[in-house]
Amino acid sequence: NDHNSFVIWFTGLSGSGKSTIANHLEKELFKNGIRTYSLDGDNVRSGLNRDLTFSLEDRKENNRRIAEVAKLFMDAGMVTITAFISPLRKDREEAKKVIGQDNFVEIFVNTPLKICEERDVKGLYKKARAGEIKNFTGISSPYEAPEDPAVEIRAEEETVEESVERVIKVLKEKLKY
Ligand code: GGZ
Repeated sequence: NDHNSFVIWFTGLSGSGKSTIANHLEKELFKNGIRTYSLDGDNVRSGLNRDLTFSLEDRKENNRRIAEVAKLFMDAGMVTITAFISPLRKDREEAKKVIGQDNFVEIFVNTPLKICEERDVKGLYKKARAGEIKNFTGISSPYEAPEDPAVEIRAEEETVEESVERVIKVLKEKLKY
């Protein structure tokens, strides 16, 4: 391709730390003069995708639209960051096809369910256990871990800065800066 952009696709459970790491990554790239755009639940599920639920069918559609939008931003020259659970391997494979294998950088935020549930920042796991939220990822809906992510982050074993540093290292090999 003739551009020097790509999509950094985060995947992981609710509360795994995807957004936190994505935000730090964005700040770090900004410092290096790299223009980024982030897609997340706040700006996509509340707008473009507000018609979608958390059924597997709708998650697939959620992920499909995110991939298409991410591709548009990428084509516009932005390093594009997505932070969604994106729980199914085949849906992420589809995203990779849309975006192009060479432009798709998969980051697995591998925080164990146990830890996400203990933290339970938004109280969603508690509600899911009580049956108040249906189809909750990790509790009553599947999460399929990536088999070969570009970077795997174990947040309990390193700081956010260290995680971001490892992502940047991979990006540096792709984007010459
Ligand atoms: C998973 C849910 C659910 C269910 C609401 N399952 O921690 P959060 O709150 O901010 O992140 C979760 C977010 C997941 O949306 P995604 O668009 O990333 O999911 S997917 O890629 O699977 O389509 C959580 C909240 O939405 N949330 N209900 N049932 N997460």
